[in-house]
Amino acid sequence: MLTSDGKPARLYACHSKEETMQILLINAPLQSIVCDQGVGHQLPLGLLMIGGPLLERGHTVRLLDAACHHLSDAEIIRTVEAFATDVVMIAHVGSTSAHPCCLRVLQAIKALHPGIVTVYGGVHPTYHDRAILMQYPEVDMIVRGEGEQTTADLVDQLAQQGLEQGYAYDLSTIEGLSWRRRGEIVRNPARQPIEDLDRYHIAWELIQDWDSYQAFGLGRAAVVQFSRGCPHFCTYCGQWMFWKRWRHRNVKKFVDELAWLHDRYAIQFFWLADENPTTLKDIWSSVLEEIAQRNLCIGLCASIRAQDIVRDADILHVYKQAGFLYILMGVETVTDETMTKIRKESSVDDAYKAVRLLRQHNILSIVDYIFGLEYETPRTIWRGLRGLHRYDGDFLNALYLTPHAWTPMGQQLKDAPVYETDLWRWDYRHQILSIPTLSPTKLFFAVKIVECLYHLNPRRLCRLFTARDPRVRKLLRFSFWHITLTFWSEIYQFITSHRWKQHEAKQENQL
Ligand code: B12
Ligand code: SF4
Repeated sequence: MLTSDGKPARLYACHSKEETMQILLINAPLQSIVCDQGVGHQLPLGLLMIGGPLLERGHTVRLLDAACHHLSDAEIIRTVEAFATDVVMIAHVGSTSAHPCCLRVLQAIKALHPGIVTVYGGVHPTYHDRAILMQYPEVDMIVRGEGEQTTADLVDQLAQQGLEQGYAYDLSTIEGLSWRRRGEIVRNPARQPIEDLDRYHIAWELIQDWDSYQAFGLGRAAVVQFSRGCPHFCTYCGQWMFWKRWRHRNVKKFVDELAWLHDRYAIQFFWLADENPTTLKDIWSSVLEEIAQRNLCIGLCASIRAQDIVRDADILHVYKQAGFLYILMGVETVTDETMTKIRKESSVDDAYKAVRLLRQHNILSIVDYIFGLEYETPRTIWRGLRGLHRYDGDFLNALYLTPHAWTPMGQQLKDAPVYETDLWRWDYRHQILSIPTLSPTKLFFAVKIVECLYHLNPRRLCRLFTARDPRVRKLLRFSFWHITLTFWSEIYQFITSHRWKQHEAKQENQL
């Protein structure tokens, strides 16, 4: 039903108390080369995790994946209207880089429908809640940290108090929420980490088209999470702080869920969203054994520390039996000195051994390397390439130091000159800090040359044809092709945006 000005009636209707709400979860329309040309789009697990408790409490929930479907703001607004939305909740995995587009979408929604309550969550708003609420009236509330309980309590409160009260509602009892009380910003006390991670339903049913989420040419993929948190304290990372402490799900319930997803939705590949699933060897080996015993025939991929791979040398065959195809290792550097400086609590030797152990078990390794941990010069870049060749991981994931303000490294570098102020490029794939020793163009092409020489190394090219396991061979070829696409897309993006920047600078100078 439409009102006289053509808007759905529900959008403007005052809610009586105790009503259920219409909640639209929006995965923000961030366009990224990594997903479009590289690994493919993956489902927004964080939104499914907050959707579950909302559904359980009887609210009507819908997921709009604007990133995966490349939706324009106008298309998003059309869905907001057609769904007669009461509350919009927005986020994106690439939280900092998606921040500008989250704000843009919320602004567009508020401009047309000021009565819709807007809730923002995820890593970036968790740490910048006060600044965001002060600056952007289109954001009504920010959920800090884990969202399951906070969002459910919030929506229940809104339903009970009635939306017609506007900013007069009282949300002071909801832990983990930042909001405005008559214009004043209120930060409710933080919420304690969730004790029982199996307590909340994950809203898998909100996925309408599973075929949109695929990985490595192996069919449908799902992101799943066994544990939260990390017991390490790397200085450039904020994830150990975000989840506060390491916790894990019940092993059997977790594997039941994998099996159910495999049977119900034909999911072939699972990404583990865990920071550190291997924290306790006995727990981790029971997860692997449980999956292996069920003979699910699935593919698995996770981020695992090199040190833990070396520790688990005696159970790596169970990794393989469970379905591990890929392991991402955040090695970050090629010197022990830098490892100590960034509190990596690992060593160059661990990384070297881990790659070889994985290869013995036919598991592919992707090695992360961060440029900018020291002032890069042609010499440090050359040393990096040599060190990376020595590690000999199957693929290289070249990253740039990204000093998020909430990390120890971000604090340490808070006065360092920032080259890239546009937050959408704060995604680890763009240079952020100025480096006095190399211009941005030189650094960019030096990194591209490293990527190129690394992946075109004859030893690695040979493996594309000689890998024994046919699934691994397929994966190698798929990854190689998509790395090539990403490589050229990033060069194209750099050249076009660089020209644009120069053009803008020229115009400013002329004014
Ligand atoms: C798996 C993963 C990927 C996968 C799959 C992504 C996907 N679509 O799921 C791939 C490899 C594709 C990927 C890519 C990227 N990723 Co990633 N990724 C992860 C990882 C390991 C898990 C994500 C996840 O599902 N977590 C589990 C869920 C449950 O956690 P959550 O999303 O934080 O959600 C909880 C709360 O934040 C909150 N919440 C979340 N959303 C919302 C929304 C609302 C409204 C509310 C109220 C609450 C709320 O409640 C949730 C439940 O408690 C995380 C690290 C981590 N463990 O979180 C990095 C991480 C999220 N990725 C990160 C980044 C930067 C990226 C990239 C930008 C990297 C790149 N160079 O391109 C891209 C962007 C991808 C894109 N365009 O979609 C960073 C983000 C940091 C930041 N400040 O922005 C992280 C934190 C890694 C890190 N150590 O820094 N990623
Ligand atoms: S980088 Fe990895 S190991 Fe280090 S604190 Fe972050 S999640 Fe933990």
